Amino acid sequence: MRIDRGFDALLLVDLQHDFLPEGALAVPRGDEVVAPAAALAGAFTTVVATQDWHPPGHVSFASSHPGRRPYESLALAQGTQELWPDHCVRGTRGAALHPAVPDEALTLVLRKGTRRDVDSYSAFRENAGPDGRRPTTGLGAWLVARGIRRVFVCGLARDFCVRWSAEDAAAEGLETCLVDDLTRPVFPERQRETDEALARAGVRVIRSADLERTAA
Ligand code: VGL
Ligand code: ZN
Repeated sequence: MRIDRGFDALLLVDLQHDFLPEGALAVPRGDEVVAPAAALAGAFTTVVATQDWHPPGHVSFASSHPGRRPYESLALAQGTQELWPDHCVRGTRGAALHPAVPDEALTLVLRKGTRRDVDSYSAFRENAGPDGRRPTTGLGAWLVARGIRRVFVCGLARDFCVRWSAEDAAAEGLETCLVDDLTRPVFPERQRETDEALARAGVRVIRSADLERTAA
């Protein structure tokens, strides 16, 4: 596949310290994708990096729910919430983008999960909204306004923020490719569930070796 600088965008999902093996919400082998995902940025003109960016006491933190433990699920009025260790608290080192991510190549840095009472796995929509609809972040309209028709999604974690972002990108009408070798999941043992959801959403799963770069 040939990367088209006009129509294609790269989405770098949550390449933050807290999702790396030493981090608060460690994604196994997450460190392996940082450099190759970051290296792709130069091949695109539109590059969006997302940053999980939670206030202290965020609804997704097990510590916000007495008696609950990380990696459990909790039924809330707005739907099921997975509970996590405190992670990506805004302004902390764990929430910073990995220094290998080339700041000068980023067209947009989108912070998400910024409201205390709602989580946001996807770059496109929050997880839940008051009327049962999921409020948009505006990213879909922003991409379309720039003439983008296709997005390539990579980063962390494959089964949460990458999956939800890819599903929502496809729902926005964008041709969506998940760059499989540039993602890692929190729960590798649940890969089938993720792959089935991606297929249902019409997301193409590709490999970085399939990408042909064009000159700037
Ligand atoms: C993520 C769990 C909680 C992710 C973010 O980036 O996939 N997962 N917050
Ligand atoms: Zn989070």
